[in-house]
Amino acid sequence: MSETLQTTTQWGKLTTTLSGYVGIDTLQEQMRKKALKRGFEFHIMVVGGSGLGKSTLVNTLFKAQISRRSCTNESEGTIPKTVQIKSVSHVIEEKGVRLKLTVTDTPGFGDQINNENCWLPILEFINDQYEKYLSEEVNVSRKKHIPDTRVHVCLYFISPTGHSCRPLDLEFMKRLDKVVNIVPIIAKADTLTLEERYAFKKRVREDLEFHGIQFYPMKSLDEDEEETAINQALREKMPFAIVGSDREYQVNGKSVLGRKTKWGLIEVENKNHCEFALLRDMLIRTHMQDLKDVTDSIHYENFRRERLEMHSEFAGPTPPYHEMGESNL
Ligand SMILES: Nc1nc2c(ncn2[C@@H]2O[C@H](COP(=O)(O)OP(=O)(O)OP(=O)(O)O)[C@@H](O)[C@H]2O)c(=O)[nH]1
Ligand SMILES: [Mg+2]
Repeated sequence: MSETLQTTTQWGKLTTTLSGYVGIDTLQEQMRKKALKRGFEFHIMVVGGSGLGKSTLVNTLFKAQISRRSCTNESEGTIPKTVQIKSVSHVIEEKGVRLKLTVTDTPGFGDQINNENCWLPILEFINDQYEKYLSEEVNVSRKKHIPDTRVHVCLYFISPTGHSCRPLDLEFMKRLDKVVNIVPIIAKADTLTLEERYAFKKRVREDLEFHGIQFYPMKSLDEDEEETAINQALREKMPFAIVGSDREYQVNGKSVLGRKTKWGLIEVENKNHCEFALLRDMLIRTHMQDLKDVTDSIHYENFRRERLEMHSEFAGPTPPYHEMGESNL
C-alpha cells in the first residue's frame, strides 16, 4: 500500500509517494505510554451548607471508587463537623494507570448570621491553586511536570427543601461559575419523594437558567454529535439527586454502601435508588479528562490572562523592540 506525504517547505509543497508503512498510528500508543508514566491528577471540591452530607459524600466516593478492600472502618460512627478547608489525597492504581485523586472539603458554608461574603474563602482557595500553577509555569527553570493542584470540579450541595434555590446558593454559583466547573447536586435526596425530587430538580434548573448560571457540562461549540447527545442527557438530569453513606450492608451476599431506614435499605450505588452512580461515573469514568481540559483551557486561561494583563499594566507599556537597550535584547 502506498501513502502520500505532503511537506511544506520554503520552496512550496512537496509531495512524496511513500511505499510501505509510515507508522503515525503508533502516536496514540506513544502518547498513552507517556501519559501513563506521568500519571493523572484530579481535584474535586465539595461546597454546601453545614450538615448537608459533604464529608459523607467524600467518604462514599472514596469507598465506592477506591478499592473497598483497603478501607478500614475508621470512618464509622458520626462524622465530625468540618471546621477548615481540608484536602485529602489518595493515589489509586488500576491496570498500570496511576491517579492522584484529591478531594477538598469546605467548612459549613453559610453558617454565619451574615453570609454576605462566605463564597470569598472558597474563591481565594481556587485562585491560590491557579496562582501556584502560574508561578511554576512562568518560572525561568520550569519543572518538566508542574504539579496540578487546580480544582477541576466543584460539587455544590443544594439543600433538599423541595422549594427552590436559596439566594445564598445562587450568589455562590453566580460568583464562581466563571472560575471553576460547578456541578450542582441535591443533597440527602432520600428525604424527598420521587415526585418531589423531580419537581425540585426542574425548579432548580429553571432558577439557574433564569439567573444565567452556567454549570458543567456547558454547551460547547467543539463537541461532536455523540458528545452533544451525552452532555445534553446529563444536563437534563441535573442537579443529580444524591444519597451518601459510608456504611456497608449485605444484600444477596454482596456488600453494598447504603442507608438503612425504617422502610428499607437505600443502596447508594443503585441507579434506581439515587443518582450517586451517575455522578461517580461522570467524574471518574467519562468526563474526568474533559473537566481537566475545561479547567485548563477556559478557567485557568481566564485567570492567567487577567493576571498577566495586570502585571503588564503595573509594569507600564513595553517599549518598542528598536528602542530597547542592548542589555534588554
Ligand atoms: N438522610 C441522609 N443523611 C445523610 C446523607 N448524607 C449524610 N447524611 C447524614 O447527615 C449528617 C451530616 O453529614 P456530614 O457528612 O457530616 O455533613 P457535612 O456537610 O460534612 O457537615 P459540615 O462538616 O458540618 O459542614 C450525618 O449524620 C450523616 O450521616 C444522605 O444522603 N441522606
Ligand atoms: Mg463535613
